[in-house]
Amino acid sequence: MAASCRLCFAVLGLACCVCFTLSTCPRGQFGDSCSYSCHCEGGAACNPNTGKCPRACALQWKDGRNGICQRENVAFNKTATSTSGTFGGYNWTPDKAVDGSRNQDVHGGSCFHSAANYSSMWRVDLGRQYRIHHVTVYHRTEAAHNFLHRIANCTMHLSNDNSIDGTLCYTFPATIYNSVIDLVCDGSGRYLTIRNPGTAAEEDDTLNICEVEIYECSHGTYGEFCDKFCHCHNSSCEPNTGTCPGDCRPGWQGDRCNKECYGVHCKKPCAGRKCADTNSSCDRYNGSCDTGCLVGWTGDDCTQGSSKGTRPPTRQMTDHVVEEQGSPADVRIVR
Ligand SMILES: [Ca+2]
Repeated sequence: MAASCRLCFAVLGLACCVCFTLSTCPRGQFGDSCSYSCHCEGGAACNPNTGKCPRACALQWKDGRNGICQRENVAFNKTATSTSGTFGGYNWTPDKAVDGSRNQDVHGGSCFHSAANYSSMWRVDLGRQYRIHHVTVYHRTEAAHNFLHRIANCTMHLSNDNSIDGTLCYTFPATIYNSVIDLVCDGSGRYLTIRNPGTAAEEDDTLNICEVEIYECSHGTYGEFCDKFCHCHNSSCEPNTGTCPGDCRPGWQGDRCNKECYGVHCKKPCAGRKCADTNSSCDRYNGSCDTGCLVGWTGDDCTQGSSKGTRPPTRQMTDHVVEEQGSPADVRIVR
């Protein structure tokens, strides 16, 4: 259901209808039942219906697509370690790969650079187990050299045991072309490890990692960009497919709880209505459309065939009813 209601009223003596939208979500929240948080830069409010931020996302959140900041970097400022030491006594420690800076020049002081060490490794402790899918690695790259061969053939692992690398979830290609590497590491784990296979020359048996971002969709979102919304009752959905493990929230049905419905026991699909506006909201009780029916359809929910043409906008709105009393000052809102 929409997070805002569209109010319309007639102006006395004029054959027109004035409409405006009222947000019904508190600042910083949006969407169905206002159950989603915005995550915008500087705490800015997002669109109450779509969640789109007016500018950038907050520091540890990433814009999956269209300004929807629902991908959280769960590695940000977590504890990172390595058993491989650091190069040449510099302060290029493992924590620099989760410090939030994507600066890819190691001399900028925000990259991890291990000592030349057979099978170098880097590990981050996320603090608890996460269901992971998408990871972005920012590798060291500078004007004269990109050093990308140093992460070629390296492996990525997930584990719940800090003493082992754990399950392999990704192998870097033998040839790397881009210093920002978007990859899929699909699985669950508390510890994520990157390990050099130790097959290169000694000076290249190092890891030069400037930032590792590990993303998890926020509660109630799913998909590669975390911009799809599931509507499970008291639970999150499967992060890739959106499937709910149990019941749907009221007003939704289907395996993924992504089909809006209305009426007794929510038996009627909103998609089956013939609304004049294809983006119309769907009243949870009677399925009424915002601006009436398509030509040839009638009834509160625009599901009955008719030859009378478009019926006028229904008075029963999504959350409110506005009764026209002759002037804007007489607008009356009832529930
Ligand atoms: Ca960094």
